[in-house]
Amino acid sequence: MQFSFDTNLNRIAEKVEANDRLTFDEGVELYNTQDLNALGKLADSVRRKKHGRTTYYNVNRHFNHTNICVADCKFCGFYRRARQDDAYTHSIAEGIEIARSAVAEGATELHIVGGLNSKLPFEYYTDLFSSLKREFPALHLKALTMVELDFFARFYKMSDEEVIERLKAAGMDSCPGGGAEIFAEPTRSRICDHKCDGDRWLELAGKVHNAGLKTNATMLYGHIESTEDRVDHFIKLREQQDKTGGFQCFIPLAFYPPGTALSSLPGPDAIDNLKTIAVSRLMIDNFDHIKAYWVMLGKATTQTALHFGANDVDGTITDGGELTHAYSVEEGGEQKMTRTELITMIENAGFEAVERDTVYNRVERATV
Ligand code: V47
Repeated sequence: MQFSFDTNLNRIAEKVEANDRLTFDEGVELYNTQDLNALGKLADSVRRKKHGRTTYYNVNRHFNHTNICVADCKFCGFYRRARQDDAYTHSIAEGIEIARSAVAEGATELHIVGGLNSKLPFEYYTDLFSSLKREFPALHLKALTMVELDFFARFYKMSDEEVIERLKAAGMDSCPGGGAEIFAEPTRSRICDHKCDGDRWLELAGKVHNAGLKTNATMLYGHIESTEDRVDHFIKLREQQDKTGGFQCFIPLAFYPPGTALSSLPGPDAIDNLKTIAVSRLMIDNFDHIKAYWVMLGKATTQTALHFGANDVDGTITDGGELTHAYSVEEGGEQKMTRTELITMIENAGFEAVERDTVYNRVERATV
């Protein structure tokens, strides 16, 4: 590939074509380019080499068991203190009813995350997972971030290995990618100083991988972080993946300011969203999947992101996800699409829609 507008990109393009790993400085250069089309074309070439025209989606539901949290993150509009009127914790019976309606709608995955709630015993989680598995053995439980696992180890005074093994034995099948935020200091401490640091997040991801479970990874961007912080984040994820290999998917999360302590910030624009998808595809060369999360990007940018390196759009997310509602950019906080709507969104962007389960096996259904 040859680019005449930003000729610096030609050197990077040669490396991408030769499957050579990009450096930190090259990551920053990619972000700084004004040639959005060239960046998109480069990222798309890698996406097409790995996945052709395939774009994955899944049928899932979010269950946020509690919004009570001790962490006080500046970017979060979801958490409440225990004494606030709208603080809640769902009972296990409520969790089962939410899962029941999800399964009835064809969900293959329940995405379970919540606040760091010091009022709950560890057995709440093991009972929740084992009860869900008893009722719905085929439903994949993608549950708990590295930040929650870190909190459990410290608060319930258990080793990391014991936390992971007990949750796995109860039914945890994999872990979502939340809580990664931005690894670089001092930025991380400025936005979330009450939760584990970046090294600890990565260490726990490695331990979950070593226990035989897959995890995802995210990056929260468009707040107070620098371009260098973002590229540092990509490189740290790439290094961890080299060591333990259990990351399936990277999901850049576009910061949504309303309702947060950082509400005066504008959040990222569409150009930044597309650049972040593309640069992550090029920098994190050992992750198979890059997800354009439609709830945060909006449907229009998600379709465009499929031409900028993304090959996954996540799911139907049939509501029940209070956290998702807190940052949905769609009108009225929309957080639900039918399978038909998702397929149409993907096909209208020029791709083949393929339903997957959480670990990227194809799902065949008799009817759409
Ligand atoms: O860790 C919180 C982010 C994450 C805001 O693994 C915000 O498949 C934007 O991790 N604006 C939770 N983002 C969501 C998450 C996720 C979502 C979808 C799929 C997967 C997966 C994981 O949401 C948090 C935080 O980084 N977040 N507040 C906000 N105001």
